[in-house]
Amino acid sequence: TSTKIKVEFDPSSGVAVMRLQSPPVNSLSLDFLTEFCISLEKLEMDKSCRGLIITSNQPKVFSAGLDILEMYGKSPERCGEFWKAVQEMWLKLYSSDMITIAAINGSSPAGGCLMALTCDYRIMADQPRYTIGLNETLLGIVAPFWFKDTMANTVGHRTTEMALQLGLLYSPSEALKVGLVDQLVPEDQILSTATQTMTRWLAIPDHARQITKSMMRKPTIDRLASNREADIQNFVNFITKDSIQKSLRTYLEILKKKKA
Ligand code: CO8
Repeated sequence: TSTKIKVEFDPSSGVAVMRLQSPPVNSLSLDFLTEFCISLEKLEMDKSCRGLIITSNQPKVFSAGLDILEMYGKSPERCGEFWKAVQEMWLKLYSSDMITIAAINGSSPAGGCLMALTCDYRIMADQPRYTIGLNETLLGIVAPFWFKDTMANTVGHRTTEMALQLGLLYSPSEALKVGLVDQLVPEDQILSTATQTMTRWLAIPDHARQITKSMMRKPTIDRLASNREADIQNFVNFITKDSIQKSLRTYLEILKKKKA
């Protein structure tokens, strides 16, 4: 059974709540991603499960994104294995037949933002200290094309172009303004709001909604699905470069220093 992800399924409503609980900050390690995909697959196969709410059990953070330690000082083979798991998470979530709602109860940089962006609807806690966005360039790395596509599909080309270059991390109110999230609520209302929102989506016949979702997302999904190997190679070549490893080390040092 999973330790990093807690799933509660309510058969009477057909809705599952997935709580990310990988201390301290729900970073997406290979182990985490593997557990995540297994949990998701189980729900996906259960036809009585129609909706999924994803939230965090860690304070102040939804997910810190990809585990930087999985990209630092690791062998090319291991990096490749890691990247395949990142791809898998995105492919599964973005193409899910379930109604997916992100209840973003904390900061959500980079891979955390990606995870939220794959959902059908995003509710964020109205806490000005939380931030969300694709901040890859701040680490000296580049958001892959499918991160970029997912963002552009949500907020449009111009907003994405600027946000990705600057590595913008938005406050909740800024995120709402550009459409990166759909709704802000006080943190203590985030799950009840997600449940209410889910009711509205559940009222739509599944087959019609699923075909519509697929129609909107399939071209984006196919672009990665038909190029997975090349995308892995590209990642491994990039991330194992000395200059990139140096950028990651600098960023890790900044993260540590910020604390002291
Ligand atoms: N990976 C690994 N460790 C992390 C990460 C992470 N993403 N984020 C935080 N940590 C560690 C910290 O170093 C710290 O460790 P320690 O306790 O040993 O000092 C611990 O987690 C707690 O972190 P904080 O003290 O910073 O916790 P706060 O609650 O103050 O802040 C934040 C939480 C806001 C999440 C903050 O930690 C933060 O900003 N983290 C960095 C987030 C980030 O920039 N992630 C980007 C990851 S890259 C990515 O997801 C996509 C990459 C695409 C690859 C493309 C290449 C081609």
